[in-house]
Amino acid sequence: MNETRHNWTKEEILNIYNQPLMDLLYQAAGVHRKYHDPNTVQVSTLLSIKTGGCPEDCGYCPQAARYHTDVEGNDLMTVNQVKAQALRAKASGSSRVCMGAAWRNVKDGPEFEQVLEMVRTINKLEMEVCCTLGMLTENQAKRLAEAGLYAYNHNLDTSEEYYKEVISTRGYQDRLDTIGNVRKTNVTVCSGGIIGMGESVEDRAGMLVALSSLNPQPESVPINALVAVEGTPMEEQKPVAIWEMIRMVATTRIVMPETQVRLSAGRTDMSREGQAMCFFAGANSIFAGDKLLTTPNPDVNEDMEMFKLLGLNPQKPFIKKMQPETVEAEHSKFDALGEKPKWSRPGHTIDRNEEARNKARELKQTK
Ligand code: SAM
Ligand code: DTB
Ligand code: SF4
Repeated sequence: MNETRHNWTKEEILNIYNQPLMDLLYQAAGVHRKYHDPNTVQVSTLLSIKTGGCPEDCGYCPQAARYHTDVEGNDLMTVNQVKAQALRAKASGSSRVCMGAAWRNVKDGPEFEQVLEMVRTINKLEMEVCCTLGMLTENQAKRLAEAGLYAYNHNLDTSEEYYKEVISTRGYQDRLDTIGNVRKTNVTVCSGGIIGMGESVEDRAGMLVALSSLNPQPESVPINALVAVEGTPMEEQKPVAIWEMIRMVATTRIVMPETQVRLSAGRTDMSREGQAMCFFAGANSIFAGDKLLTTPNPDVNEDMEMFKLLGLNPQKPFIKKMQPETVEAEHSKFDALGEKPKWSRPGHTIDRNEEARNKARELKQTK
């Protein structure tokens, strides 16, 4: 049964992506049924534990401090607040909580200790815990693993070539290094990207080459449709057509047969029929709850209605991999090393950064 390949070429992937839709759907659904229960979909809940004020320049992101969006920044949530939200998520059918922080990278210190305690707390609720906190050192990855982390999300976002048009404050290799650090532990890898940022179909294929050539491939691959947020450099991007989402999901399923493909951001603009085609094409994971990190998401009751209509069942936790143990802080065998993740200082610049900075300066002067 193991046909997982790590040597897909861009041409092969483009041929898969561009074939007639019915052929693509048939092929993808065949792979999906061979590796997964087609009627089970994982339901995760996102929790923005630290919102806004991020120093990075990711062109899509409403949380980057340099863009002027309506996002209200927040300090790190308390462990009790997170526990209460996790219990709510569990009661509404989620098996996983994914905690996101608008950080460039993890810094050792009291805030990271607090995140480790959040991980311990949620793991003890018998839910899968995922974090997305930016770049990570090996020691930090090991400490998260020891606390009971199940997955770490760090997206490649797009192809290596197009990446230079989207982010200038860190390089593609930095992302691969963080994923590599997670791989040195038992924590599963969640890494995917965004479509609809102005990239070409070749870039989408390029991203799938990069993800599928990882060995092992990521256990989870989120496919996000850009949520074009006012104030970000991508505010004018046209919405992604559902056909593109279906093609991207199906192609991801074919080149990464064992992974959970997540139909991520952008579902508020998708009909139930459109989403049903994505599930048929191999998507088997969604984010539920009326908010993603900062932008809207369908209401959980409506999602559960859709599941009923389609005969889909939410996936139970720890089906794919055993629940990790939690080691309490006082028994930890790792010390905080105070190291920073390696960073490649990418040399490229993006014109819009200057524009954004000037706008910010003007705005400050008029206040
Ligand atoms: N700061 C951390 C980082 O960048 O790794 C974690 C949070 S970040 C918001 C997680 C991911 O959300 C990004 O890598 C990106 O793929 C996705 N994302 C952010 N803004 C988005 C948007 N407007 N539309 C679609 N996806 C988005
Ligand atoms: C991922 O790939 N998508 C999620 C999760 N990983 C962290 C985040 C989507 C964020 C969409 C924009 C927002 O709500 O701020
Ligand atoms: Fe947004 Fe994460 Fe980029 Fe910061 S690092 S701007 S939070 S995507």
